Amino acid sequence: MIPSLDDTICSLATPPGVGGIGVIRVSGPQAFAVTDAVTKRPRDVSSASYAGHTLHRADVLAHDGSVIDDVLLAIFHAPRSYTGENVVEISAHGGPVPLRRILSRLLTSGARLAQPGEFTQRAYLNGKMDLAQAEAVGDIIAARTDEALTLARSQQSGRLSAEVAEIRHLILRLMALIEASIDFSEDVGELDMELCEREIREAQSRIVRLLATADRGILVREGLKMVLAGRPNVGKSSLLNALLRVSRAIVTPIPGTTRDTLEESVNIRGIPVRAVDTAGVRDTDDLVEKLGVERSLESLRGADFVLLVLDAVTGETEEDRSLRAQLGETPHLIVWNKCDIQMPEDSGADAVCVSAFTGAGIEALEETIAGRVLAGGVTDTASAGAIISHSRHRRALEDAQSRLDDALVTLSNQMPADFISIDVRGALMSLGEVTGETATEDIIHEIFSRFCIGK
Ligand SMILES: Nc1nc2c(ncn2[C@@H]2O[C@H](COP(=O)(O)OP(=O)(O)O)[C@@H](O)[C@H]2O)c(=O)[nH]1
Ligand SMILES: [Mg+2]
Repeated sequence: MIPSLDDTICSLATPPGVGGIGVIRVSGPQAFAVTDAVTKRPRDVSSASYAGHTLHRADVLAHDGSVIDDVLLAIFHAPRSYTGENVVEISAHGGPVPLRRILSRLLTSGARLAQPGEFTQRAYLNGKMDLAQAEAVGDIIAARTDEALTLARSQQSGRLSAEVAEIRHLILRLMALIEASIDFSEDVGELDMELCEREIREAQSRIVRLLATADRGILVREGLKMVLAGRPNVGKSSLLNALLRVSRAIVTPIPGTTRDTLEESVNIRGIPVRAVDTAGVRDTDDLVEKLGVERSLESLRGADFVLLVLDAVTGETEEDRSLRAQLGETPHLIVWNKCDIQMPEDSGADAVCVSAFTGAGIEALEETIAGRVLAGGVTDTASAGAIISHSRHRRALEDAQSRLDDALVTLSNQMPADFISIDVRGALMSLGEVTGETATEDIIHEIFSRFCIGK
């Protein structure tokens, strides 16, 4: 259920813990009254009388009148605030104790604790932003590469929303045409089938253009899980360190050193990659190593992409071949390591030769990985056009597309205009899910519950 907009909500907006300052946000009809109830301001002026977008000193008082902390109040009057409501942002000293005490004072003075994402949800419900823009707020915070940030900013600025709005507009015009032919057939005559088909195809070609951006957009936003697999001692941990450009995983000449899986974020050509170093897969009697091997096989199953690391010095062994067979359909790349000592006798097609030791071939490896995971769908996310970066948006557009396909079939079967109208209306509904015009409460709840508290 969507929580009531009548409540005044508050929560810590900065991460819990220690910082120079910590910010508590208060939003809702009673934001100023609640703030006044817990603070002492110079000359006892009500915070509601401060001009919007100004800062004011105040003391937050405990029940007994003692000062908890001296703070700055940032004042925002509805509708000129993040949520579109009256908002006070209290900047306090960034320690857990003052922040907890200020928050608990606000909670006993008429505000309730905000739910995850509730501030942004209110911004959406109050028309400050549409659903795609609200999702982009979460993306900006979660961005782990520059490219992911650029993408999120573009969506937040409304670029995707504008493109979807234009497509909806096209379809609305078509709807009007169809409805008129149903309601006023004596005046406007029969439905112009050719015009109808042209309009549908125009809308479809724009949806196709948007969908073409989805592979890269979703990848850049969500990132991917890449597992480094191979026998012990082929250099998996060294390769992870080379990709990270720092020494993170423990490397030793002793086979079986890595006993647990280790996950690190690496940036590969703008794609946030969660790289998982695994215990080498081999038959072993050591219990701990055995568990590590099991875990490796398990993480292989959850991998979006696998680097199968082979040792160029020893060449491909029986164990390597059996591991490769286990990968099955999982997209993978053969990486010959230790090429500083010796090049592989027969590297095979599509393999990459590197030295984790000297760094040779690492950039080419990154290039190959990026090319592979983007297979064909390479669109530059920094380009000016709208880009799809959420699977939810892709699904909605695909639904719209198939409803328009239905409309074309209905049209070619010379069915009555009512039937075409149903298909076209379905497409309109699907498109509206992207920006929120037709999003259900469930969709909205699902989106905002994934936000953190305070956003
Ligand atoms: N010469 C050379 N030695 C390497 C290279 N990569 C790893 N090694 C060595 O191979 C051994 C095993 O490396 P490690 O990364 O622990 O392998 P893992 O068991 O697959 O994780 C260590 O002694 C590394 O120094 C490489 O590219 N060239
Ligand atoms: Mg290792």
